[in-house]
Amino acid sequence: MDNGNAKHNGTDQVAPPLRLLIVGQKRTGKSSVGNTILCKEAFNTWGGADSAVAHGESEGRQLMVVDACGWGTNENLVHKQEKLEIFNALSLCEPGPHILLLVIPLLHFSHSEKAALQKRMEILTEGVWRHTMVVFTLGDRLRDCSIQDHIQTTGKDLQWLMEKCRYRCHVLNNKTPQDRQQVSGLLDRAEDMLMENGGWHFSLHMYSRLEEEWSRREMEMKEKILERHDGAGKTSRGLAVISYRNQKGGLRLNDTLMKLVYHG
Ligand SMILES: Nc1nc2c(ncn2[C@@H]2O[C@H](COP(=O)(O)OP(=O)(O)OP(=O)(O)O)[C@@H](O)[C@H]2O)c(=O)[nH]1
Ligand SMILES: [Mg+2]
Repeated sequence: MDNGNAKHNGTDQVAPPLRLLIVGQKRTGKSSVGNTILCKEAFNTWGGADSAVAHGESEGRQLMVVDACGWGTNENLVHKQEKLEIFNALSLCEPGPHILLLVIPLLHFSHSEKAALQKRMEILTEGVWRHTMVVFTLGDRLRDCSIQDHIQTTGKDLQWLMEKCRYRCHVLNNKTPQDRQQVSGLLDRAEDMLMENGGWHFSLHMYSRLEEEWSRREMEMKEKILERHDGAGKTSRGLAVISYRNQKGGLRLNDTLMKLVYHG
């Protein structure tokens, strides 16, 4: 598997491009983000377009950018078509995106927007958050306030999102694409993330296997605890471990388990 390291490898060979997948709700500025990064009109901004891919060089980096079709606002249901669109966008950046840029406009972030976003990201497994950076659009609205102030004052739903992304975020003003500093800042951040992830790109297949493996282990552990409980009356310590896990929810992607899946 290509570990996707987009940096130069010390030989004359050209390094593979950094693959960026832009996702988010409809009309949030996704295509504009792609255009600002690539410094050209690669994606149309009239709205309603299908997912599209564009290549280019920006700030000394070779890039492959996929602009995913935007998702809807329904917080309870992800339509089948929407799911297919997400898979289609993923397939456009085979073998997988290095970084997902999750586009959020610098406006109020409501609880229903959070719920709708969570439902779509769940399709990509918990592991997707390791590869996700928030890109705030409408950077021209920020004016006297810092992004930290905005996050602090916008409320707990945005804070939840920031925690999911480990506070990795970047602000873009798509009305000033000539400001290349904002783009090089974003690409630096993306490359740092890639390094933190050991050069690995996001793979839905790999993380799905990881989740299956984790559920299987959890079931096994529960069964063992129940067996012991039936046999010996009380195992309050073991049961406490399970309830702690359930409270925390989600996956613990520890390195041992990842190795097991990569090489297993
Ligand atoms: N002022 C301002 N407007 C922006 C910014 N980014 C995007 N817009 C505007 O927001 C509108 C939507 O932008 P798009 O890039 O088409 O958004 P999208 O998410 O690709 O939209 P869909 O493909 O329809 O889901 C356009 O009119 C853009 O000009 C920004 O940073 N500042
Ligand atoms: Mg668009």
